[in-house]
Amino acid sequence: MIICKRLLYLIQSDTSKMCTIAPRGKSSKMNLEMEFEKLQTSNSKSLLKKYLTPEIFHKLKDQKTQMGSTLMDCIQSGLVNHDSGVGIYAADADAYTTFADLFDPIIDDYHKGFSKNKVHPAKDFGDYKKLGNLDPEGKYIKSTRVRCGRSIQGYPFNPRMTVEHYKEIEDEVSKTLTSLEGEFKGCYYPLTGMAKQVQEQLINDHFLFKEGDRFLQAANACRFWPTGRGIYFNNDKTFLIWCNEEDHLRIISMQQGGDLGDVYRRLVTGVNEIEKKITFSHDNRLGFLTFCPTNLGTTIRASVHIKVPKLASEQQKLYNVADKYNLQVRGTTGEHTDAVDGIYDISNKRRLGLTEFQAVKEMYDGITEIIKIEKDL
Ligand code: ADP
Ligand code: CIR
Repeated sequence: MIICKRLLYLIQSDTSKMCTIAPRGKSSKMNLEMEFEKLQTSNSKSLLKKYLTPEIFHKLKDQKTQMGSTLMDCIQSGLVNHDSGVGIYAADADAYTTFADLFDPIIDDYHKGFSKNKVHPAKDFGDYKKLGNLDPEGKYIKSTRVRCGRSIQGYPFNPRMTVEHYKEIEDEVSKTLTSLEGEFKGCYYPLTGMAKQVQEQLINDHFLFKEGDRFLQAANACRFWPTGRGIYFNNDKTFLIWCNEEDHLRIISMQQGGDLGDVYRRLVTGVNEIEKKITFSHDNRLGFLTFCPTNLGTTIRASVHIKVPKLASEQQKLYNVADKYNLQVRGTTGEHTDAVDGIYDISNKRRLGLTEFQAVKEMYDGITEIIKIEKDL
């Protein structure tokens, strides 16, 4: 049944020149050529601006993927938000090939050396026992989280998804998850019908995605909200799955304190269980395919919420160490937010061109060094 509905998704409208951005009801028309001009003359620091040269623009502006996705579908977020770090999303799995002239240099830049001839290594979760507790005294790390993203094979990504796609994916995901057992046993909670207070509490506790991210809205990733969106979690709220937010699935393991080994063990075991039941989109060169090119490959973001007041008072030092160890520093409530009470979210930056274990190990090594520097200051 699901397969038949996926095949029906072949009728596409022509959106190559004009695009309707409809963040939950609003709508405005954008002209691709005009917005490209504006980006070109802006002082945007985005990777989109850096690599969308006039040559590439003219080569790609009329191209379409097999599912009908256009250049506009991919770059509208960066055209609206000149303060984007990246500014591009893949509207479907094929977009990485059809628009490779633009995606490849952006991917190479973000993942620090993944040139177009490179091939992502095979999945290798490695041995979680080699990762211990980063902060056994419990002085610096408030909590640890490792997440990965997955796309279900055969479906486009957000900008090209229909309301039926959202519902079908939610159906498949929620049914699959209710068969999980042991420490993974839990319930699926759709966003539709969830009490506002419950939703806010889950967001404040860092379990649930926020609403209204302007980068995702401009990418046309929030249409039909809250239809098809939801969260699954186990009793302890240490294993969670987001449905149809940025990616079809985000699989998350998290807990208080710095025991990265235990958090990673849970993630790997949970992902292996889910992969037995759902077929995910995977590419020989790019690994697991995600909506945002920053998440390709392993799709792993291993992070700690960490308080390092001495380093924080010399912020440049913190950013220098982060850079040296390929780490990304985010604010307390996620990307594009500020640090509250001196708590930073620090994670591995690279996810492509290295194994899952290596991605987590980059965070492990970097955080070990950050704690050492903090102690020595
Ligand atoms: P993602 O990690 O999925 O890319 P965000 O940066 O938006 O997306 O973070 C999602 C949520 O996860 C936010 O509420 C953020 O504060 C929370 N989070 C990230 N890392 C940690 C952590 N180590 N401990 C607790 N919460 C975390
Ligand atoms: C941006 O370009 O800033 C947003 N579209 C988010 C990019 C993804 N995050 C990242 O840099 N890791």
